[in-house]
Amino acid sequence: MADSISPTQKIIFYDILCKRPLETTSPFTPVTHWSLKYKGLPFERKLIELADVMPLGEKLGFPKTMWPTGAVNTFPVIEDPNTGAKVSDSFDIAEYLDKTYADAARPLLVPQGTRTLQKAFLAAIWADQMPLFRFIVPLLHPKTTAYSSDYYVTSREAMFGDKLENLLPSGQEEVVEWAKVKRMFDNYETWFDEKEHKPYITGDAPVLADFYFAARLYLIRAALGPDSKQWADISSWNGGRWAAYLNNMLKEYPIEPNF
Ligand SMILES: N[C@@H](CCC(=O)N[C@@H](CS)C(=O)NCC(=O)O)C(=O)O
Repeated sequence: MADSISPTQKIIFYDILCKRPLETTSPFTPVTHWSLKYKGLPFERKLIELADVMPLGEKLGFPKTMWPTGAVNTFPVIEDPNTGAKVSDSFDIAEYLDKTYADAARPLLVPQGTRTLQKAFLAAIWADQMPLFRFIVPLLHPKTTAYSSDYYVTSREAMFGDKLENLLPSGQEEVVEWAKVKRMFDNYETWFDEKEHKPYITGDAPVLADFYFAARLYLIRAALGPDSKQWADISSWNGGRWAAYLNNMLKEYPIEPNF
Protein backbone atom coordinates (compact mmCIF):
# COMPACT_ATOMS: atom_id res chain seq x y z
CA MET A 1 0.00 0.00 0.00
CA ALA A 2 1.24 3.52 -0.77
CA ASP A 3 2.34 5.74 2.10
CA SER A 4 -0.60 7.60 3.51
CA ILE A 5 -0.47 11.30 4.30
CA SER A 6 -2.45 13.39 6.75
CA PRO A 7 -4.68 16.05 5.24
CA THR A 8 -3.63 19.20 7.06
CA GLN A 9 -5.34 21.48 4.54
CA LYS A 10 -8.88 21.36 3.21
CA ILE A 11 -9.40 19.67 -0.14
CA ILE A 12 -11.26 21.97 -2.53
CA PHE A 13 -14.31 20.30 -4.06
CA TYR A 14 -15.86 21.96 -7.12
CA ASP A 15 -19.60 21.36 -7.33
CA ILE A 16 -22.41 22.82 -9.44
CA LEU A 17 -24.61 25.58 -8.07
CA CYS A 18 -28.39 25.08 -8.09
CA LYS A 19 -31.18 27.51 -7.38
CA ARG A 20 -31.81 25.93 -3.99
CA PRO A 21 -29.16 24.51 -1.68
CA LEU A 22 -30.64 21.04 -1.20
CA GLU A 23 -30.90 20.28 -4.89
CA THR A 24 -28.59 18.92 -7.54
CA THR A 25 -28.65 18.61 -11.31
CA SER A 26 -25.75 16.18 -11.38
CA PRO A 27 -25.59 12.44 -10.77
CA PHE A 28 -21.81 12.74 -10.30
CA THR A 29 -20.97 15.62 -7.95
CA PRO A 30 -22.92 14.07 -5.02
CA VAL A 31 -20.71 10.97 -5.43
CA THR A 32 -17.61 13.03 -4.68
CA HIS A 33 -19.39 14.86 -1.88
CA TRP A 34 -20.20 11.49 -0.29
CA SER A 35 -16.72 10.14 -1.02
CA LEU A 36 -15.05 13.00 0.87
CA LYS A 37 -17.46 12.76 3.78
CA TYR A 38 -17.27 8.97 3.99
CA LYS A 39 -13.50 9.05 4.18
CA GLY A 40 -13.64 11.75 6.84
CA LEU A 41 -11.54 14.21 4.87
CA PRO A 42 -11.67 17.97 5.49
CA PHE A 43 -12.95 19.82 2.44
CA GLU A 44 -14.37 23.08 1.21
CA ARG A 45 -17.14 22.95 -1.36
CA LYS A 46 -17.00 25.60 -4.07
CA LEU A 47 -20.29 26.08 -5.90
CA ILE A 48 -19.88 27.16 -9.49
CA GLU A 49 -22.51 28.03 -12.10
CA LEU A 50 -23.17 25.19 -14.56
CA ALA A 51 -22.50 27.57 -17.46
CA ASP A 52 -19.03 28.28 -16.03
CA VAL A 53 -17.90 24.68 -15.47
CA MET A 54 -16.17 24.29 -18.83
CA PRO A 55 -14.57 27.77 -19.07
CA LEU A 56 -13.37 27.67 -15.46
CA GLY A 57 -11.98 24.15 -15.85
CA GLU A 58 -10.10 25.29 -18.94
CA LYS A 59 -8.77 28.39 -17.19
CA LEU A 60 -7.60 26.49 -14.09
CA GLY A 61 -6.12 23.64 -16.14
CA PHE A 62 -8.29 20.90 -14.68
CA PRO A 63 -7.96 17.49 -16.33
CA LYS A 64 -10.71 16.77 -18.85
CA THR A 65 -13.09 13.82 -18.81
CA MET A 66 -14.47 11.86 -21.72
CA TRP A 67 -17.90 12.70 -23.05
CA PRO A 68 -19.51 11.26 -26.21
CA THR A 69 -18.49 14.54 -27.88
CA GLY A 70 -14.83 14.24 -26.81
CA ALA A 71 -12.72 15.40 -23.86
CA VAL A 72 -14.36 18.23 -21.92
CA ASN A 73 -14.09 19.92 -18.54
CA THR A 74 -16.67 18.61 -16.12
CA PHE A 75 -17.36 18.70 -12.39
CA PRO A 76 -16.74 17.19 -9.90
CA VAL A 77 -13.10 18.23 -9.62
CA ILE A 78 -10.94 18.28 -6.53
CA GLU A 79 -7.85 20.35 -5.91
CA ASP A 80 -5.77 18.94 -3.09
CA PRO A 81 -3.42 21.51 -1.53
CA ASN A 82 -1.83 18.70 0.53
CA THR A 83 -0.35 17.15 -2.61
CA GLY A 84 -0.88 19.72 -5.37
CA ALA A 85 -3.10 17.25 -7.27
CA LYS A 86 -6.01 18.33 -9.46
CA VAL A 87 -8.30 15.39 -10.15
CA SER A 88 -11.48 15.18 -12.20
CA ASP A 89 -13.96 12.34 -12.78
CA SER A 90 -15.82 10.98 -9.78
CA PHE A 91 -14.33 7.48 -10.08
CA ASP A 92 -10.75 8.77 -10.49
CA ILE A 93 -11.29 11.10 -7.54
CA ALA A 94 -12.41 8.18 -5.36
CA GLU A 95 -9.39 6.12 -6.32
CA TYR A 96 -7.08 9.09 -5.72
CA LEU A 97 -8.57 9.57 -2.23
CA ASP A 98 -8.22 5.87 -1.40
CA LYS A 99 -4.61 5.87 -2.54
CA THR A 100 -3.56 9.17 -0.98
CA TYR A 101 -5.39 8.89 2.32
CA ALA A 102 -4.78 5.21 2.90
CA ASP A 103 -4.48 5.02 6.67
CA ALA A 104 -6.36 2.06 8.11
CA ALA A 105 -8.93 4.21 9.92
CA ARG A 106 -10.38 5.46 6.65
CA PRO A 107 -12.87 3.20 4.83
CA LEU A 108 -12.13 2.34 1.21
CA LEU A 109 -14.39 3.42 -1.63
CA VAL A 110 -12.92 0.88 -4.01
CA PRO A 111 -11.73 -2.01 -1.84
CA GLN A 112 -9.21 -4.35 -3.37
CA GLY A 113 -10.81 -6.82 -5.74
CA THR A 114 -13.96 -4.75 -6.33
CA ARG A 115 -12.76 -2.31 -9.00
CA THR A 116 -13.81 -4.33 -12.04
CA LEU A 117 -17.21 -5.16 -10.61
CA GLN A 118 -17.79 -1.57 -9.53
CA LYS A 119 -16.89 -0.30 -13.00
CA ALA A 120 -19.21 -2.88 -14.57
CA PHE A 121 -22.00 -1.90 -12.18
CA LEU A 122 -21.68 1.72 -13.23
CA ALA A 123 -21.74 0.83 -16.90
CA ALA A 124 -24.85 -1.26 -16.25
CA ILE A 125 -26.76 1.46 -14.42
CA TRP A 126 -25.88 3.94 -17.17
CA ALA A 127 -27.04 1.67 -20.01
CA ASP A 128 -30.39 2.32 -21.72
CA GLN A 129 -31.21 5.40 -19.71
CA MET A 130 -33.21 7.26 -22.32
CA PRO A 131 -36.67 6.52 -20.84
CA LEU A 132 -35.50 7.92 -17.51
CA PHE A 133 -33.67 10.88 -19.06
CA ARG A 134 -36.80 11.87 -20.96
CA PHE A 135 -38.43 12.59 -17.61
CA ILE A 136 -35.62 13.96 -15.54
CA VAL A 137 -33.65 16.12 -17.99
CA PRO A 138 -36.55 18.54 -18.70
CA LEU A 139 -37.66 18.47 -15.05
CA LEU A 140 -34.19 19.43 -13.80
CA HIS A 141 -34.24 22.64 -15.81
CA PRO A 142 -36.11 24.63 -13.11
CA LYS A 143 -33.41 23.61 -10.61
CA THR A 144 -30.76 25.58 -12.46
CA THR A 145 -30.05 29.21 -11.67
CA ALA A 146 -31.24 32.08 -13.89
CA TYR A 147 -27.62 32.62 -14.95
CA SER A 148 -27.21 29.05 -16.22
CA SER A 149 -30.77 28.52 -17.46
CA ASP A 150 -30.17 29.21 -21.17
CA TYR A 151 -26.96 27.19 -21.11
CA TYR A 152 -28.81 24.26 -19.57
CA VAL A 153 -31.40 24.33 -22.36
CA THR A 154 -28.98 24.69 -25.29
CA SER A 155 -26.43 22.18 -23.97
CA ARG A 156 -29.01 19.53 -23.00
CA GLU A 157 -30.99 19.95 -26.23
CA ALA A 158 -27.75 19.46 -28.19
CA MET A 159 -26.89 16.44 -26.02
CA PHE A 160 -30.28 14.74 -26.41
CA GLY A 161 -31.06 15.95 -29.94
CA ASP A 162 -34.48 17.38 -29.17
CA LYS A 163 -36.27 20.27 -27.47
CA LEU A 164 -36.75 19.76 -23.73
CA GLU A 165 -40.52 20.05 -24.15
CA ASN A 166 -40.48 17.23 -26.70
CA LEU A 167 -38.34 15.02 -24.48
CA LEU A 168 -40.83 15.08 -21.60
CA PRO A 169 -43.48 12.46 -22.43
CA SER A 170 -47.16 13.27 -21.97
CA GLY A 171 -50.51 11.52 -22.45
CA GLN A 172 -50.34 7.92 -23.66
CA GLU A 173 -46.62 8.26 -24.37
CA GLU A 174 -46.04 9.09 -20.71
CA VAL A 175 -47.71 5.82 -19.70
CA VAL A 176 -45.60 3.83 -22.16
CA GLU A 177 -42.31 5.53 -21.19
CA TRP A 178 -43.00 5.30 -17.47
CA ALA A 179 -43.57 1.56 -17.86
CA LYS A 180 -40.05 1.39 -19.36
CA VAL A 181 -38.65 3.18 -16.30
CA LYS A 182 -40.39 0.61 -14.11
CA ARG A 183 -38.84 -2.22 -16.14
CA MET A 184 -35.44 -0.65 -15.54
CA PHE A 185 -35.98 -0.78 -11.77
CA ASP A 186 -37.41 -4.31 -12.03
CA ASN A 187 -34.14 -5.29 -13.68
CA TYR A 188 -32.10 -3.69 -10.87
CA GLU A 189 -34.20 -5.65 -8.40
CA THR A 190 -32.91 -8.90 -9.88
CA TRP A 191 -29.37 -7.78 -9.02
CA PHE A 192 -30.16 -6.71 -5.47
CA ASP A 193 -32.21 -9.71 -4.38
CA GLU A 194 -29.23 -11.73 -3.27
CA LYS A 195 -28.44 -9.02 -0.75
CA GLU A 196 -31.94 -9.02 0.67
CA HIS A 197 -30.81 -8.50 4.24
CA LYS A 198 -27.89 -6.18 3.62
CA PRO A 199 -28.30 -2.42 3.29
CA TYR A 200 -25.56 -1.89 0.70
CA ILE A 201 -24.31 -3.52 -2.47
CA THR A 202 -21.42 -5.40 -0.93
CA GLY A 203 -22.83 -5.75 2.58
CA ASP A 204 -23.08 -3.65 5.70
CA ALA A 205 -21.02 -0.65 4.58
CA PRO A 206 -21.22 1.32 1.34
CA VAL A 207 -18.64 1.30 -1.43
CA LEU A 208 -18.34 3.80 -4.27
CA ALA A 209 -21.02 2.01 -6.35
CA ASP A 210 -23.51 2.66 -3.55
CA PHE A 211 -22.82 6.37 -3.73
CA TYR A 212 -23.44 6.32 -7.49
CA PHE A 213 -26.67 4.44 -7.03
CA ALA A 214 -27.86 6.69 -4.19
CA ALA A 215 -26.84 9.81 -6.14
CA ARG A 216 -29.01 8.70 -9.05
CA LEU A 217 -31.96 8.13 -6.77
CA TYR A 218 -31.34 11.52 -5.15
CA LEU A 219 -31.31 13.16 -8.58
CA ILE A 220 -34.45 11.34 -9.70
CA ARG A 221 -36.27 12.40 -6.54
CA ALA A 222 -35.09 16.01 -6.99
CA ALA A 223 -36.23 16.06 -10.62
CA LEU A 224 -39.64 14.45 -10.12
CA GLY A 225 -40.24 16.15 -6.79
CA PRO A 226 -40.45 14.25 -3.49
CA ASP A 227 -44.24 14.76 -3.40
CA SER A 228 -44.87 13.78 -7.01
CA LYS A 229 -47.01 10.85 -8.11
CA GLN A 230 -44.01 9.49 -10.00
CA TRP A 231 -41.70 9.48 -6.98
CA ALA A 232 -44.54 7.81 -5.03
CA ASP A 233 -44.59 5.16 -7.80
CA ILE A 234 -40.84 4.55 -7.57
CA SER A 235 -41.07 4.45 -3.79
CA SER A 236 -43.68 1.71 -4.04
CA TRP A 237 -41.88 -0.42 -6.65
CA ASN A 238 -39.95 -3.55 -5.71
CA GLY A 239 -41.25 -3.65 -2.18
CA GLY A 240 -40.25 -0.07 -1.44
CA ARG A 241 -36.57 -0.89 -1.84
CA TRP A 242 -35.47 2.29 -3.64
CA ALA A 243 -36.83 4.95 -1.31
CA ALA A 244 -35.71 2.87 1.67
CA TYR A 245 -32.21 2.59 0.19
CA LEU A 246 -31.94 6.34 -0.40
CA ASN A 247 -33.41 7.26 2.99
CA ASN A 248 -31.08 4.85 4.75
CA MET A 249 -28.08 6.26 2.93
CA LEU A 250 -29.02 9.85 3.77
CA LYS A 251 -29.63 8.87 7.38
CA GLU A 252 -26.36 7.01 7.83
CA TYR A 253 -24.25 9.29 5.66
CA PRO A 254 -25.89 12.72 5.66
CA ILE A 255 -24.43 15.11 3.19
CA GLU A 256 -26.74 17.93 4.06
CA PRO A 257 -26.93 20.79 4.84
CA ASN A 258 -26.02 22.59 1.69
CA PHE A 259 -26.12 19.52 -0.51
N1 LIG B 1 -17.33 11.03 -15.87
C1 LIG B 1 -17.50 12.28 -15.16
C2 LIG B 1 -18.76 12.96 -15.65
C3 LIG B 1 -19.02 14.29 -14.98
C4 LIG B 1 -20.07 15.10 -15.70
O1 LIG B 1 -20.60 14.74 -16.77
N2 LIG B 1 -20.41 16.27 -15.11
C5 LIG B 1 -21.37 17.16 -15.71
C6 LIG B 1 -22.48 17.48 -14.74
S1 LIG B 1 -23.54 16.08 -14.52
C7 LIG B 1 -20.72 18.50 -16.03
O2 LIG B 1 -19.82 18.93 -15.33
N3 LIG B 1 -21.19 19.16 -17.08
C8 LIG B 1 -20.68 20.42 -17.47
C9 LIG B 1 -21.56 21.05 -18.50
O3 LIG B 1 -22.62 20.50 -18.81
O4 LIG B 1 -21.17 22.12 -18.99
C10 LIG B 1 -17.54 12.00 -13.65
O5 LIG B 1 -17.84 10.86 -13.25
O6 LIG B 1 -17.20 12.89 -12.86
